[in-house]
Amino acid sequence: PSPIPPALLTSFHSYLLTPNLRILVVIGAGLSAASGLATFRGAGGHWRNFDAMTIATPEAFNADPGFVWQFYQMRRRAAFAAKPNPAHYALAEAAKRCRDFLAASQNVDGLSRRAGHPEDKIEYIHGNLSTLSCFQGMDYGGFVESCGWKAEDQTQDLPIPDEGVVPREMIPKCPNCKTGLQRPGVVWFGESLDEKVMDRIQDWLEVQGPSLCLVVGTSGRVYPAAAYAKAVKKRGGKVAVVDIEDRGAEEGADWSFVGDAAVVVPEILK
Ligand code: BJW
Ligand code: ZN
Repeated sequence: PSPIPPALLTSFHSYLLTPNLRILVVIGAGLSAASGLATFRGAGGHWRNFDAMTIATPEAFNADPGFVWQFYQMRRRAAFAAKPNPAHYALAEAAKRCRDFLAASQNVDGLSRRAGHPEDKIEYIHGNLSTLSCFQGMDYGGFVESCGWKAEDQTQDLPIPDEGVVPREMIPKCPNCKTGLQRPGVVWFGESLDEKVMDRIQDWLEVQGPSLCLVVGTSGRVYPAAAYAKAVKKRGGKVAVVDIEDRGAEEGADWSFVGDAAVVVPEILK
């Protein structure tokens, strides 16, 4: 039986029929929860008693790159072994059907890509676990800009042990500049998001016309993604939230669908 109140579903479906409706989907870790990947906040959001939030920073990587790599090594293995769930597929299908559709995914697990989500209809605003990039470290003026090296790697396990202290010398060097360290190609706190990606989303937000912001499985704590629903609302668009918690009021949502994204998303986008 559907967990969604029929009247709520009917009113949402009739809005979906609005001619020339533009859709922005904001994706968070809750989308991949049913694929067995841990979310950041709440139960399972901790690793070796450390809050993921204290590990996902350039300062943490600079201080102890081996420790931070052990965390990402585990995350990479889990993500590569996981499978997309029905919600990833439903969003990928909706993206193909709807002309003006854009997803802003905070997830770095690659599951939307593997579900066949069209590449031109999604931006991975926090990067990807499958990407490696260059980390130059710090000098007196702060973080040194990297040489720009980036590579895709879905196979490699780093040559570091899963437990215990890992000396800096064991971290593979950047093959381009030969001085930087290889780091996961994700966006940490305090780092800027890709400018082209930000511009594209900003441009999307500024176009006129009927719009829907569909917020799926994100706690709305991390910016800039946390601001998108309000930006859509401010310009007269509507907001729908799918979350295992009732987060609708917080987002000023017109529709709040409470339940597992893997069940609810396919149902509301049918
Ligand atoms: C389910 C479910 C199920 C569970 N079904 N639902 C403006 C105001 C204040 C601060 C800032 C601001 N602008 C920038 C900042 C600073 C900072 C920030 O936001 N700080 C806040 C914490 C206050 N932002 C940044 O630094 C960003 N950079 C930036 O803006 O650059 C310019 C700038 C810099 C400095 C100052 C000002 C401007 C970068 C943010 C990068 C975040 N990176 C991380 C780590 C990525 C790598 C990795 O994966 O390790 O991204 S942090 C982490 O949080 C990860 C996630 O993508 C992100 C969001 O988490 P998400 O997806 O919401 O997960 P949860 O766990 O929080 O929520 C899960 C939800 O699912 C919950 O609601 C559950 O109920 C639900 N759920 N099971 C449906 N089955
Ligand atoms: Zn380099």
